[in-house]
Amino acid sequence: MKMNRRLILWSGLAIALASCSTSNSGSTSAGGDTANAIPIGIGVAQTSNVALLGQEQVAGARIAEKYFNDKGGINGTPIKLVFQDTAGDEAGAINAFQTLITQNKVVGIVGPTLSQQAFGASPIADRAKVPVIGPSNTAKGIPQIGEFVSRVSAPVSVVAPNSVAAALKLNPNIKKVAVFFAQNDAFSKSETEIFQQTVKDRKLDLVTIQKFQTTDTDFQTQATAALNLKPDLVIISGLAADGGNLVRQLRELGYQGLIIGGNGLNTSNIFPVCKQLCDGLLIAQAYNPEQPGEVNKAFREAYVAQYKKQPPQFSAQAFAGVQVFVEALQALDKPTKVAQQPLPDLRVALNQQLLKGKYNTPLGEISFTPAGEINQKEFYVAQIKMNPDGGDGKFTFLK
Ligand code: 1QQ
Repeated sequence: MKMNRRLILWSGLAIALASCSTSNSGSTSAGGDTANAIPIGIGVAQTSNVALLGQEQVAGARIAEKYFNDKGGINGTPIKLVFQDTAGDEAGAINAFQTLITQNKVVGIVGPTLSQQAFGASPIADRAKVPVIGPSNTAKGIPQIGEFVSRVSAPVSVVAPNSVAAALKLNPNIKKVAVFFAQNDAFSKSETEIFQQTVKDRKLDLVTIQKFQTTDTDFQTQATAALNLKPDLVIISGLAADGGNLVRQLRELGYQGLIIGGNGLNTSNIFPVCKQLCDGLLIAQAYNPEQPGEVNKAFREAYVAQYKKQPPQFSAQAFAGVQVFVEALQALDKPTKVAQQPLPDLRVALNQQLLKGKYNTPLGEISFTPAGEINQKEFYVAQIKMNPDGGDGKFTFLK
């Protein structure tokens, strides 16, 4: 006998939700009447070294969940974020995505943390026709993974060159540039290409290209080789732990010029790694806590109240990812309550709807190209200012 498809799907969703509240595999946020809540998946790194970045995404997503539920959720129905830890590699991301899709029955996924993971996991969501919004995947080619893959994280091609411009403004005498990149990471390879092209476009002298692994802790060989060439700018594309260690070791070897860190170093979680020696590091930003919109004001206040510091880019982008799903669901819910739509149909409609909208997010007003690439207007550059004792510091935005 053929059962009513809608009934099966919806009861499947109800079971998934019921099991979420008791299971410890998919952690969900507390608060509110969540029995009928609409599940949105958050698949980011909560463990491993990549959690140095992913932890900030969890914070931003949770603030979004509370903010939008306080405003009535999806026209009266709350949302519920379902978190699955991707850890730091592709296998972890694939697992998390599969669980979110088949067990947690989410309407869409915000994740994963790294482009390296997105190239493994996002095709799975795409094949299952589940919309994925990349909250921090900035490598070339992410929206091209498939019809169901978009991102709220502007690509390296538009973000990274801003930091080179800022370095040249701070020191117009820069001539010789040393570039470092993590060769086992898709984002770092994509970002270094942009950095290297920018160096050439600016008619600077690219004196050396040094490679490392994101798992490396000792950079003496590469740092010494580069410093022997007397660069007056060093540019690093890697992740937080390796990147922070490389900054530290370059300084310990006596390098005094400017250092640009790429997006993988874009977190205050590098402060304990390079301490006082993080001081002066330049990093391009796709978010500015001073962004004047109303939503950013609410986001910033909630973040500052909880964490006693200005919100970082990865939190703002994760917030924006949740916001896109929420506002697209609100639009879909008007003609037919989303809770009454069969899940496969809802996922497809949600993907189509989210690509059509305009969103006033903490990142400013954003929208998408038909392929799922973000349209965003404003980018910034921040410089790290460490306290003299190196125990803490902050990102100072350059004018
Ligand atoms: C990517 C990135 C990461 C370094 C951000 C967390 O930009 O992997 O694309």
